[in-house]
Order: sequence, then structure tokens, then C-alpha cells
Amino acid sequence: MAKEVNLVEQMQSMTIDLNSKVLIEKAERDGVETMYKRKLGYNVQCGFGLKGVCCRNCGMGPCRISAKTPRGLCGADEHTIVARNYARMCAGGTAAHSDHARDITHTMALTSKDGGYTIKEPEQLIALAKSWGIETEGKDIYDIAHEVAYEGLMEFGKPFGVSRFLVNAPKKRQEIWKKYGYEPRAIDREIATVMHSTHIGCAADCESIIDIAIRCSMADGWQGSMIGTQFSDIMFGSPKPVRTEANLNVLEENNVNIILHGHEPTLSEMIVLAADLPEMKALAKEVGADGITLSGICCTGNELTMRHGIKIAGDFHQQELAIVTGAVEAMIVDVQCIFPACAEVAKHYHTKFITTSPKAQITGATYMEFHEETAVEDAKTIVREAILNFKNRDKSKVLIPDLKSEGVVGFSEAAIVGQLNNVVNSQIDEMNTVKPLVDALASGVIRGVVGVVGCNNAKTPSNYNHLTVIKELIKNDFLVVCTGCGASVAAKNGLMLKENAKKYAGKGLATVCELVDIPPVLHVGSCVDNSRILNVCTAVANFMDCDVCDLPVAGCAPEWMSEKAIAIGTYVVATGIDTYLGVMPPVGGSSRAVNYLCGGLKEKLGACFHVCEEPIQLAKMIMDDIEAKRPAFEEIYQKNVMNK
Ligand code: XCC
Ligand code: SF4
Repeated sequence: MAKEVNLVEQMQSMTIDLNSKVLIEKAERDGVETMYKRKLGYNVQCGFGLKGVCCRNCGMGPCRISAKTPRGLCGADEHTIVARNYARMCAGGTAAHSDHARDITHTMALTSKDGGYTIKEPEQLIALAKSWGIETEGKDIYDIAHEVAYEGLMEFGKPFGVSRFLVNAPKKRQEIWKKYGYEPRAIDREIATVMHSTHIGCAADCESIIDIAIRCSMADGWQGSMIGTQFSDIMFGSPKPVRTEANLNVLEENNVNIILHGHEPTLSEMIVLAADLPEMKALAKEVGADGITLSGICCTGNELTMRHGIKIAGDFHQQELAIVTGAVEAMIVDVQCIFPACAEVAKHYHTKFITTSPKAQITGATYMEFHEETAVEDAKTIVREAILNFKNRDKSKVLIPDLKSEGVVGFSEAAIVGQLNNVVNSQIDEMNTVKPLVDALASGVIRGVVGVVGCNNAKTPSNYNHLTVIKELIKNDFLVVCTGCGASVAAKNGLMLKENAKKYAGKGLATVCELVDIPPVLHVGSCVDNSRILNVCTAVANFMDCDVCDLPVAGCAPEWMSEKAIAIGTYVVATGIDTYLGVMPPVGGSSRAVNYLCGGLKEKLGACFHVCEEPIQLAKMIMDDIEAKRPAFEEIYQKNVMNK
């Protein structure tokens, strides 16, 4: 007995989320295995893998670099192997984000006046079309949409030229990219180049392999993610500040609970539409429920909360635990970050675990393929399935934990800039400029802006690094912008409430929050929405006539885990933003890779990676580095803004 108690406590110590702790205990009681249980068996992880010195790129391997075997069979040394593995992570991440963007673009090609998918932001579409040289005068908005979609698809495979979005960057940044060959050509080409160059017997020079990885990651940030975000905004609406709630208590005891998990708004937007139909609400009543509650996990959750205020059920590490509540009729997923374990967990309850994408079928799940062409019908079928499952709920197995937090989310670029403008623009005439943001930064009331983004990683207690870093930053007057699961963590902990600014933020930041009506931590969206952060930084640098690396900003991924996060970190660095990781990536086996990523790149790009696995130290590093940048930044402000 005593031993069992220990086990539960051990698992509970792997998260700081109190709801999760309750459900970890319930899972154990219900005989359900979760990540926290599996983690117990992984106390010692493979040292070769951790250092990135294991190569399986050909059939002669695996080759593992050690003192006894300093080279693989082909002669590849640790530097080559580490760089190749790193590059393949970047390619994997770029492929995931960009394939998501490709689906969004195909969906744009299907938009029509009276179809499932429409154009909600015609002005944004027209602006994009114009910037791409597409004729818009006198044209039907849907014809424009289809042309833009076609051009968007060309970004994936065009034979010539580089990303269309690069021209938005500051001139100095563009020159750097050109000089070092970091301009991404077609997205698919950059991914293919990485796969080719890292094939056995191809590239074997550490730094040049990393350069190829950087160009590939640039295709993620400055091409795929830009398309993903902008096209989604055009079709589904640009986010505006909206109130929401976060954590597993958003599930409702007497409602049909549907959780949307995954990434692409093409599916989730249609589920939202279907669940809102009177016939579905009636059906829910018919089966004895009061109504239907939609909530989200992972980036689908972020997309939905940004655009509709739909509640955030939880983050990456809570996906299994959501099912363990016993109160979920269906978890509907599409692609990315979905634990295959959810299928097994769902078997212990009445929950239907529904996969929808041919790209991500999972053994043991209910597969209901979703097609954009028949989106509304497909979504209705799926929602109906969920509602009808309500009668199978076993009340004795239900435990919805007590905690949730309120928050305001929905800070798209326009919302961030607009919100600041609303209050401060009395002295300026140009609407929609970033001047108020620049002023607040230059005056030092806000010391800097830090993007805290990314996943949960079981190498740290869930949410611990995120929360610690964010709290340290805002306490010291650094404004934090969040995407991905990091944003869910902030929302769950009340950091996205303006009312809490006084409690958690330093005096300067708290004053700004009060004045312009923003929380100290801004929810900027899903991980593809990191493109929004690039856009705001770019706008600020352009306004100040400087480069992005001159700004008092930083990126931080305190608990990154996915290949996508590595690609993101890499393009953020390439954009000139120093990036701080709270978990060491698998590159430690090569001194050359480490020196280049965490040093050499600085000379080329004005930014590089920094790693520290202790979050208070990590926050301190970020703040010290930004403070060191401030004098030069303030000088640029005096020269380029005050004298304008
Ligand atoms: Fe996945 Fe995007 Fe990471 Fe969360 S933050 S665990 S990638 S859902 Ni994007
Ligand atoms: Fe070994 Fe070289 Fe093959 Fe990698 S590519 S598995 S190092 S022989």
C-alpha cells in the first residue's frame, strides 16, 4: 500500500498543475496508464540519443560515436552526425507546419460564397493579393481568393525565386539572408534539400549542414507559417481580444463535452459551426444533456480560443488526463502532438477518440475521415457521433477537477498594435503604427518583449519551466507574448488577466497593462502564429529603421519538445532574435555544433541559441542580455524616431 502511494506521489511530482495531479491519481485508481506512469520507466534515457551522436541514416548503422568508436562506418564523425540529426529535426518541423499551411491553402481554393468555407477578412485578402501583384480591381472576392490560393501553393514548389514574404523584413535583415544563403526557395525544396544533404555520403561539414537547416527553417517561419496564419485569418477571421477560460474544469458535468485536439482550423472551425446548429443542440437535449461544450487542447485549442473564445481544456501533457475525467464524449483530432496513447486511455471510458486525417490514423481510434469538400456534412456526422455517445457516460467514473482560470486571449498583430494605439495615439496621427509600442519600449517602462513559446517536455515537471520563466519576466517589467502550449500554461495560471497584472507584473508593466487594457502575458495564438511575432518585430524594426537584432526582444522555449519547436527556434534566431531553450537539444555530442549554434551564428545573424535548464537562471540570462542591448536601442530611438 505504502509503495503505491509513493508511486502516485512520484507521478504527481512530474507536474505542477493541480488538476493534473488529481487526475494522475484517478488514472492510477482506474488502472489507466498515462505518460506520467510511462516516464517512470524512462529514468535513464539513451546517452547517445541525448547527445545526438547516434546515426541511422544508412543500413550499415546504427553507428554510435564513443571514445572507442569516434567515427561511424562511413567515417562520419560526431560533428557530421549531430548536424545531420539536427537538420532532420528542422526538416521534420518545417514539414509539419508547412503541410498544415498547404491544407489551409487548398481550403482557400475551395472557398465560395455559400459553401462551408468563406472569406471573413476580404480586406486582408485584397491587401495580400496586391502585395503579390495580383489584380484585384473589379474582381469577385472568391476569384481573388482562388488566385491567391494558387500563388500560395506555388510557394511550396515553385521552380524559381525565393519566399514572397522576405521583402517584408528590414532591409538589413534581407541583406544578411542573401549574403549567407539563408533565403528559402520553395518550401518543399528546402525540406528535400535537407533530406538529400543528410543522406549517407552527402554533406559532411557540420556548419554547412546547419546552414542548410537554417534555410529550411526559414521556409517554415518566413513561408509556411506566414501562409498558415494569414490564410487562416482571411478565412476564419483575425483574432480580437476575447474572454475565455482555461484548464480541465471547463468541461461541464451535464453537457456533451467535445474536445478538439490537433492543429488545423479547417476541421475545428467546421466542428464549431456544426455544434452550433439548432439540430445539434436539440439532439443534445434529446439525449439528456443540457447542451454542448467545446473545448480545445494544443494548438487547435489555441486557434479556437483566439478566434471564438472557446475554452482551453489543457495543454499537450493533459490530453490523456482530459479523457481520464470520464466526462468527455469525444476527443476529435487531426494532426500533430496527438499521443497514440489516447486510443488506449479512451478504452477505459466511454470516450470516442476520433481521428480524421489520412495523415494521422491511430490504431484503436475511431476513424472518421474529414474532407474539406464535404466539410459541413462531415463535421455534422462527427458531432452527432459525439452527442449520441452521451448516453454511454458512466456517471460513477466522472471526476472533473476544480480549477480553471479566466483570461483574455486573441492578440493578433492588429490587436496588439491596435490596443496600444487606442489609448496612446492622442499625439500621433498615423493610425495603426507601432509607435506606442516603440515608445513604451524606449522609455524603459517595458524593458523588453519576450516570446515564450512551445510545448511541455517530460524532462521537466509539466508547466514548471514555463510558469517560472514567465513570472520572472513579467515581475521585472518584460512583456511576454505566448503561443502554443506555453500560452495554455499562462492562461491556466491567470496570467492572461489584466486584473492580475498588479499581482504578478512589475510596476512599469502593470501600469502599461492598466493604461492600455492588456494582460501582462499576451496570447498570440498557435505555433504557426509565431509568424505574428515575426511580423510585429519586423514592423517595429522597420518603423525604427533598424534591424530585428537591435530590438530588446528575445524568444524562449522553456519546455520545447517537438521538431517543430526546433525549426521555430532556428528561424527565430535567423530573424535576429536570440533564443533561449530550457531543455538541451540533442546536439551536445558535437562541440562544433554547439559552438556554432550558441556562438558562431551570432556573428552572422546578430543572434544565436542559449541553453539553460534552470528556469530562474534562464529568465535571468534573457533579462541580462536584453538589458545589455538597451543602450544601443535607446540610441537608435533617439536618432531615428525622435528626430523623425
Ligand atoms: Fe505541440 Fe502545437 Fe508543442 Fe503544444 S506547443 S506540444 S508542438 S501543440 Ni506548438
Ligand atoms: Fe553509420 Fe555513416 Fe551509415 Fe550513419 S551514414 S549509419 S554513420 S555508416
